[in-house]
Amino acid sequence: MARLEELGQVGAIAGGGCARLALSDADRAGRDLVVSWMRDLGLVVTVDAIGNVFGTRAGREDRPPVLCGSHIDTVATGGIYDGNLGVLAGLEVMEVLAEAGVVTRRPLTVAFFTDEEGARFAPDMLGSSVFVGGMALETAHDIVGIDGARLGTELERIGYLGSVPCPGLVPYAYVELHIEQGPVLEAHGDDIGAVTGVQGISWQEITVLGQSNHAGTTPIAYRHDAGYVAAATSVFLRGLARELGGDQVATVGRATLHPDLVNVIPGRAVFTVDLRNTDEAVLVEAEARLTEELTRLAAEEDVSIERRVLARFTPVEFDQKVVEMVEATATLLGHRVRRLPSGAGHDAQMLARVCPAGMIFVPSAGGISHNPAEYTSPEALLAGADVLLHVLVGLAEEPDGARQGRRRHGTDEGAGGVGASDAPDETTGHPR
Ligand code: HGY
Ligand code: MN
Ligand code: MN
Repeated sequence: MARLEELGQVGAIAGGGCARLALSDADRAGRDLVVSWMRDLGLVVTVDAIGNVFGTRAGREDRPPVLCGSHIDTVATGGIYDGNLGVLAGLEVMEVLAEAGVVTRRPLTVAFFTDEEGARFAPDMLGSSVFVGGMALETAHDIVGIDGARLGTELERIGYLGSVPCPGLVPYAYVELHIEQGPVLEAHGDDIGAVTGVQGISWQEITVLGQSNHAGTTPIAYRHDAGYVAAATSVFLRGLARELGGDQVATVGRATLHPDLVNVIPGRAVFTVDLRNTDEAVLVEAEARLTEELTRLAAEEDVSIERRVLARFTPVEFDQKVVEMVEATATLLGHRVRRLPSGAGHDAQMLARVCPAGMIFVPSAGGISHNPAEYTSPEALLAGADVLLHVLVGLAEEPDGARQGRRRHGTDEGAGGVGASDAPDETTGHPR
């Protein structure tokens, strides 16, 4: 709890939240603080070539570690729990085991992954994607952020361009504790979520090129109003989400007009669209309907439209045995547990490409997140950390052969991943 509060002070903003956009000075300060805690706990700290940081506690045997963690970068209006909880609970697990004099069979590693949010440098889950071979390192280093900065340059500037190669060693398994960031657990009075998977994500940046003109003298019929097209698209997307129903959501999160003046018809509009659904077929339909609408609006207003994919991930199912372990452990510890998919993206969806992965959710008060008002009660935080402790130890003590063969390195859909590489040797974790 003390670490959550202290980390929450790094990049603190009004309203009790924090702003630590990936690879910013605030992110560096947060990284330095968590690394100092890793070292205080006697963990072996390593940094890879995309800035992912790992703290490892040796096991009785030299085997691929059981990995836990999350992210400590935040959105610009973040709370103090999103991502941070999973990393700091991982530190707590290490501390509790040390105090209890327990050394697990497999090593335990806690990680924080670079740029999970994707808010400054898209796509999201960037560091974990590079870690599993879902995106080439060079591609990631050359990504330009919303502020024009180059990712690799920023990584070097903050001193976290590490030497450990990517893709990294394949863990035995991965478990991530995270706040739900939605209303489901609280609405049902449940304490723990046994997360079944993550919904599909489609991010794109849309640029509308019309014609600036005088707001007073230009009759409507003569306008090529980029701002109108952006606004009409946003209204269309709300109707589309309602029409498709189910888990379909749609968000226009960023929008800028040029020249952004009260008496000038915007000649240019740049905005983002975030579409998500647990059902890939419906997500594809939503993308197609958006394309149709943009084509119609471009003809109606006589403007041109350019589009850039920022992120595209298909829905992910977590490892059934890990989901069952979370569910059984929560029940054993006396908590009310519910299975549910994640509406938010998480690093676990990338780790799921290479090893058995799963997540533990704890409730978000009012379902609020990506907002300084984000809150989870101390009782819920404790319950989540306790379930994490027991699931991690259970995985670390599993006998050989308890898990089917692990997957090969995964590659991203549409983000130019690297080729798959052989699954590593079961005992050493090193490539064959
Ligand atoms: O966008 C997301 O779902 C996550 O917060 N990166
Ligand atoms: Mn998160
Ligand atoms: Mn987030």
